[in-house]
Amino acid sequence: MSTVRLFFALWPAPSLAATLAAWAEQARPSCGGRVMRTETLHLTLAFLGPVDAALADELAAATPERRLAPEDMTLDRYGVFGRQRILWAGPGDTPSGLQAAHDELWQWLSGFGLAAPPQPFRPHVTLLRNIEHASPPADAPAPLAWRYDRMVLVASESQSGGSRYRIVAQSRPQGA
Ligand code: 2AM
Repeated sequence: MSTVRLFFALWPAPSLAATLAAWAEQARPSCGGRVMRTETLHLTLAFLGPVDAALADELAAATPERRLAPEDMTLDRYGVFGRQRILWAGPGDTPSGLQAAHDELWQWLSGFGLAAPPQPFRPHVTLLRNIEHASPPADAPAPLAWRYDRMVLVASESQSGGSRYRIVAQSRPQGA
């Protein structure tokens, strides 16, 4: 049976993504690594991994009925996942609204037989991959406000040179 690799994410507006790309450029001289393409920058809420195509269709059909409470979040720090050799941007502490959105999403997904990973949620936007040094600039750029009101369901498709992301559905903003 064919499978689709899926994840739910917050997707930044183009202006916010452009500012995050500047964060990546600022960190690259000290970290090395590969800059993510601006139009692919995102914050993963839930990584589902490969799911059966039929379930993928079901999730895509159900996603527009989901609601995400609109919240303001501030990205104000760089972070490093050493083992994965990732440099990321994120909020200092996980905002309670975002944690609740993550928990509710996994609660809903559990009804489809999907289980959350055991690790705690660490919201982040991956900026650089394959970094050579875990040494981001000491000072992050000016804090970045992100007001989100929806999540997107993304299919990650392998292609030569990496993954291609395709948005297959999105939740409807509250009141829409
Ligand atoms: P990352 O940027 O920290 O690698 C698509 O791969 C998205 O799902 C990325 O944002 C990735 O986070 C996230 N993700 C979370 N868990 C993952 C896993 N086990 N394998 C691949 N991607 C994962």
